[in-house]
Amino acid sequence: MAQQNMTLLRHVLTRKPSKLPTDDLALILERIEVIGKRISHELARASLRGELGFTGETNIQGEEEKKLDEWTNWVFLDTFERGDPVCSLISEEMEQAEHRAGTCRGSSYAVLFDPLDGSSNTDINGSLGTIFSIRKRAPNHAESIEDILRPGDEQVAAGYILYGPGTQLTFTAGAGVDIFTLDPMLDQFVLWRESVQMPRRGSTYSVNHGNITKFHPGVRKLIEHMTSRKDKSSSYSLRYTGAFVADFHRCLLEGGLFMYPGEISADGKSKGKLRLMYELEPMSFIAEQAGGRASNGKKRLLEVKPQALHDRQPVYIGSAEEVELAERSNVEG
Ligand code: AHM
Ligand code: MG
Repeated sequence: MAQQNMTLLRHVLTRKPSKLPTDDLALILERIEVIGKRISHELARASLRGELGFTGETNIQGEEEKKLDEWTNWVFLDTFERGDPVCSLISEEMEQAEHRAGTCRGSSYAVLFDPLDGSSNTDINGSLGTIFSIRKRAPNHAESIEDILRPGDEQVAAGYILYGPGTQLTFTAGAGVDIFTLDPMLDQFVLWRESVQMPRRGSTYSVNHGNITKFHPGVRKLIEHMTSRKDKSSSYSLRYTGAFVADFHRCLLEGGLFMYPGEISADGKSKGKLRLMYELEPMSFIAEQAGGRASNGKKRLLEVKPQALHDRQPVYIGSAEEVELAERSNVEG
């Protein structure tokens, strides 16, 4: 079959087995695909439609909310309005889970998402993303979310959409990582790369250097180690876009390290910025499925048990060699 004919849905329905039944995966990804198209089309003309800038409100993370944060969150709720087999929606932008009445059965799922990742890029036409994680709900869970507050190893599928010069959707359901490009002529996500493998070693690192004085000395040692080599072929270049999705996508395709270390506050406690359940766990699942690694500096992120929906963790993710190097450098003490 010619590659332009291998649409996302056809690929899901005809591919190898995944961690959830194919029909369920297809139904959920079909909705995510609609969301990706709606957001992609809207971002392309957001500047002309008065959709840039802030709402004037603060979200539950204590961050100033962008108009596009609010709108993209609404797109998820709207598209999953009749979301069967999805019964619970959990978002970076909402304090509590939202449940779909009547659809919570033994065979239902939760979708956890960051509707617009990298929101500081909205007003400068920079790269943006959407991240999603899919979990199976326990039977008879009602509105309790205890069954979801479990390590990321229990995800059944995860992915992200990158809105760059082109729009790409990357996902895994536990049988490798595949990437689809939105073909604007067909208005379809078409298979671009199948069973992607992340290079074992890369030549770039991503970090917000402006925060360097707040990081543990181990992080400073790691950065010095990566950047002090005289030989250009073994030294690292800095790449940081302000959008986790875009920086991770570079690691996935070309190798390298993305980190958002814990920041040490006045009381000596270290705190990560990125959220565990809908930012770090899905990306960690993808990284591992592609042969890479994801750590909080001390242990695999997929083994960390969340205490609450909006927990945060430090992150070191990307090529196996660089993540191991970060752990050996005692980046989190
Ligand atoms: P967001 O989901 O509110 O946009 O926050 C997450 C973003 C990541 O995409 C990015 O890596 C990081 O926050 C950038 O933060 P900073 O501006 O502190 O470097
Ligand atoms: Mg984000």
